[in-house]
Amino acid sequence: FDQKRFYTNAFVIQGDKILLGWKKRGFGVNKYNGFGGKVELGETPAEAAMRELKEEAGIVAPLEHAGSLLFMTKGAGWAFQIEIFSARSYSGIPIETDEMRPEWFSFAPPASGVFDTNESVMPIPYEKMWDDDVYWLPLLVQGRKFVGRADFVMEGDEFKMARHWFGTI
Ligand code: 6U4
Ligand code: NA
Ligand code: NA
Repeated sequence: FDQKRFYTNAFVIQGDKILLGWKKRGFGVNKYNGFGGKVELGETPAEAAMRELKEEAGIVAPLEHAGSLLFMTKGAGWAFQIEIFSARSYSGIPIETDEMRPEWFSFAPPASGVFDTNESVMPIPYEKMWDDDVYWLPLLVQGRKFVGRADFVMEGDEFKMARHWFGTI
C-alpha cells in the first residue's frame, strides 16, 4: 500500500473558539482547514498529526483521534484516507508559517444571534473550506466521534462534492 494516501488533519479548540489555518500553498490552497499533511513512512497517524501541527502552526497539543474520513475523486483511482484529531488545550503560540496562516473562529453563535463584521472573532467560514467540513466539523466540536466518505468531481480546477455520507460512531 502507498503511505502517500494517508493524511492527518488536526483542530485545536479553546473555549468556544477553534483554530483554523488559511492554506497558502499546495493542495487546498486558499481554503481554511485544520493543520495536517501526509503520514510519512514509519509514523503513526497520531505522530504525523503532532508533527504537522508543530510544523504548520508552531504549537503542541494533546491530540486525540476524533474521526476518520475517506475522500474519493472521480477518475483518480485512489482515495485520501484522513485521520482527524482534536485537542481542547495547547501550548505555544500559533504562528504563521510558509504553509498556513492561523486564525481563531467562533463556533458559538453570539448572544444577539447575528454575527456582525466588527466582532473580532468570526464564525467558522464554511464557505471558504472543503465542502465536506460543514457535515463533520460540528460533530468534532461536540466531541462526537465520526466516520464518513465524500466523493468529489472536478469542475475545471475546482473540487465539487457530489455525494457524502457521515455518521457518528
Ligand atoms: P507537502 O507536499 O509535504 O507540503 P503535506 O503538508 O504533507 O504536503 P498537504 O498539506 O497537501 O500535505 O495535506 C493535505 C491536507 O488537506 C491534509 O490536512 C488533509 C486535508 N484535506 C484533503 N482533502 C480534504 C477534504 N476534502 N476536506 C478536508 N480536508 C482535506 O477537510
Ligand atoms: Na500540510
Ligand atoms: Na508534510
